[in-house]
Amino acid sequence: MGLILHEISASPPVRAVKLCLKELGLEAEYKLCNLLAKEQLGPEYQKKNPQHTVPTLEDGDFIIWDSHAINGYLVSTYAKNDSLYPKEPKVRAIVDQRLHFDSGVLFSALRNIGAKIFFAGEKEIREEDKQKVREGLAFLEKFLEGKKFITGDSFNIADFSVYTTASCLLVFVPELDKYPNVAKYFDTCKSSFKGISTDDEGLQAFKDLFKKATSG
Ligand SMILES: N[C@@H](CCC(=O)N[C@@H](CS)C(=O)NCC(=O)O)C(=O)O
Repeated sequence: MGLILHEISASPPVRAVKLCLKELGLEAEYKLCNLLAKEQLGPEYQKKNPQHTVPTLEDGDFIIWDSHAINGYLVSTYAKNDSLYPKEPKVRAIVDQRLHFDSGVLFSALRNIGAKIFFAGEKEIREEDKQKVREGLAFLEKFLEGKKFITGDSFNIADFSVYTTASCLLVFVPELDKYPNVAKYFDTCKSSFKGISTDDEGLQAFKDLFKKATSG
């Protein structure tokens, strides 16, 4: 039985999983879960994922959600080597730290704004919410000092998460010129990830949603 990914293209965590699938050369059946139509709140979806988030992955009988957990699972199960999620404890600890930074700081700032703009009808981002984005990006700027990718010279699953979230944060707060390391990092990711063209479509879908939600 093949992999099934419940997804919507504009979602940054969905993009992170698609980048991982592409890098591993894995095929998956994509099943749209339209958040704007609240499809994630239906009983069938909640039976699979009571937290009702996308992405959710099905691998036969096994169901797992949260992009960070999904990508760790995919690499551990299907990769030919551990470069995307290194096994050496100290190296892995740093990758994990960046994954938690994405979840707890970057994505948290993004979800907070997304809830108000995409689902509560607010037309403008509040100043205090923009400030949270700037705080996250300032940390990222520091982490990237002297590094090509988020932990060093080669990329791993933390880059899939950080790149996809940060690229959307810069849509909410378009101040890339203030973060030169982040700007360089974006270029490096774009020229390195195998799945970047599909990923660009997801980012564009996010930009279109934001424009639609905040216009008029
Ligand atoms: N930490 C989760 C976050 C997932 C998440 O919050 N996804 C959003 C879309 S970007 C979602 O599904 N929102 C719908 C909901 O929470 O009901 C991950 O990395 O997968």
